Amino acid sequence: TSDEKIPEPSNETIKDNRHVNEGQEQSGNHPLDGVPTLAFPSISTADFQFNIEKASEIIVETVEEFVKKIGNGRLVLVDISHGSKILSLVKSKAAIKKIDSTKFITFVGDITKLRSGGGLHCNVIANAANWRLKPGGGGVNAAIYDAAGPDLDIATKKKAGSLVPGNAITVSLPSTSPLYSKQGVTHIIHVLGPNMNPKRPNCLKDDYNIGCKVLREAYSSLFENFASIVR
Ligand code: AR6
Repeated sequence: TSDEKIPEPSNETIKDNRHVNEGQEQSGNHPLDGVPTLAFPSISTADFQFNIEKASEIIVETVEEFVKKIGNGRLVLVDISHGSKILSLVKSKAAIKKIDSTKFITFVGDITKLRSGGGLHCNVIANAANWRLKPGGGGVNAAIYDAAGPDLDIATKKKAGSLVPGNAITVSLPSTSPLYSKQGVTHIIHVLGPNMNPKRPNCLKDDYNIGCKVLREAYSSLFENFASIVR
């Protein structure tokens, strides 16, 4: 299963991440504290095998557009992996475009442990979901359902039974969920990105005309959902 590709962060990893994140995670008085913040993973670029270079372009463009519009809200692109190619690509492209770093940052860490493990409070987190909105399966989906407990599946099923590629839905987490009580996460936004993996449903078979369009729609829909929570 794809569980194997995600190592549990050891204490050592967390220490290392502090270095990578350049003190952005100082516990207690992080610059993002108190500001509505969306943490999101790179949609489709691991299990769904979407090209990382193309994805980084789309992330930076959709972030740039959204950041101009939001008043009070920030975005954090998160990846658990230390040598994350997608994070470094996005980081350098965002710097070239001079995207406001008080509104957008990249962060190395487990998206389900941002407050306890990284001192970064994100009240909303995005999930790279599957079309049936099923728990488990691996990747960030498995990690989020695991951390949230059964509350997330119950709340999700009340909202929708499936998701179309390029779409996102918001689910409020009950305060009984450990992700709420331990990490301060009040909402999960499920996003379904384009799939390029022949072993997964609705594979686009390397059609990047459609793939790029769908990934763009996925991020626009994600950021719109976040804006609706903030408003
Ligand atoms: N914290 C932060 N980032 C993570 C974590 C984590 N705990 N786990 C993975 N990532 P993926 P996809 C990063 O495969 O490509 C699932 O089985 C990872 O390094 O989760 O959209 C679903 O059920 C990568 O950068 O999502 C779907 O079937 C990013 O999250 C399918 O995978 C997305 O990787 C979706 O595939």
